[in-house]
Amino acid sequence: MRYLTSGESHGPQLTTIIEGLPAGMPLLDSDINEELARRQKGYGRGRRMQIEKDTVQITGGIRHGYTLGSPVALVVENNDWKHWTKIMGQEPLNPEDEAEVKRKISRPRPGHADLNGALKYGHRDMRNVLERSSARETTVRVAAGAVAKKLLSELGIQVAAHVIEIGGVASSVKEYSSLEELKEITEESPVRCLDPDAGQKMMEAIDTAKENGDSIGGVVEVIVEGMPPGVGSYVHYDRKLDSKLAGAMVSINAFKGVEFGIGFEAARKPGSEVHDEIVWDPERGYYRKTNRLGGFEGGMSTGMPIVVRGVMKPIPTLYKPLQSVDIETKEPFSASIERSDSCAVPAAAVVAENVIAWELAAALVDQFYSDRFETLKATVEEQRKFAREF
Ligand code: EPS
Repeated sequence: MRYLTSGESHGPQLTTIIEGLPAGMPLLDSDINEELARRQKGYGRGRRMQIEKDTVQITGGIRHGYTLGSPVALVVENNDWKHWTKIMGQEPLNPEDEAEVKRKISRPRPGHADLNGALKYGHRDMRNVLERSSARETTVRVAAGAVAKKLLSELGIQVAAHVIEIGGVASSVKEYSSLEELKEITEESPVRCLDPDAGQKMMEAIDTAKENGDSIGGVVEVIVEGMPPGVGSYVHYDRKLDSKLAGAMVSINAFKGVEFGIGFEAARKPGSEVHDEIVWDPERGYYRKTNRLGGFEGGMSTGMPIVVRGVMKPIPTLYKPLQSVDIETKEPFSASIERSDSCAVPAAAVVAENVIAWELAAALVDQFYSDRFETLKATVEEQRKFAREF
């Protein structure tokens, strides 16, 4: 399975086309809209989220609530487009609009794609870069992920995410009785945190950052339950499933690092405190007494919960300026005021959940391929039974 996305932050719409879904999978626009709404929430977002109300139009690949096997096309309109029709218009510029519209962005923001993107494509107006490098694009990545989540949930696989750290404030609640409980609690938290006290302090840290014209980052954790064992590969470097999840996580705007299970702690512990002992019982089949490796051994799922964390740096669009260079004058400057989020970690948790769901669904479709969804479902169930009895 694969998908492409298209669209600029202040252009008319965002689009994704998904190829490779089996036919006969149930899918409603409400499955996607629910995820889009979750992504828009979160303490620390800027004014843009008050303008948008992201809803999907399914424009291909679905009939009467089921996939047809043909590409699924999804469109989300940008409400803000109406304020940008001249600046972001597709038609050549009218001479009378030139003065108003041709104001070039020539001041790259440190930490953003502005300068590198300009050097790559030769854009002297860096709007041509920032419009596409904007995290607005994650809207349709979430739309594609929502389709993947639907596929996973039909196969009995649940995905959830929560925020475990913002601006140096860490959640101290590590336990939850079920993924359902985790979802219920974090859905009610403005920062998607399981720990209400830490959540409060996270909001205070966001307020302080905002007052200072600054931004803060954090850490999100995605948990997946129900993956059958043996998905991925130990024989092909490019089919290792953990590497695909790592790549997906770092592909989210502003994400800089990934950990599985105990993560970087593994470097500081002996092997006897890192590896998970293997046991078997007739109900569960093979499982691990602990899950320090976060659901992966040898590039394949173990059948234990997948636990993957991603670290998001603070957003680089700051009210408090950092030094940079104007590419027209080559003069240093340090004043840049843009509308921005002071923290997007809670929204990024939803993005992480959905991009991880995509990779898992794609790996399952790849490994247990069937043109028909019913057969895919039966094959995945057969793999679970096979593994239990092996
Ligand atoms: C973003 C800048 C802001 C955010 C945007 C990401 O947009 P604007 O430039 O319109 O103020 O609101 O995020 C979204 C629009 C979104 O849907 O998440 C950036 O520069 O990355």
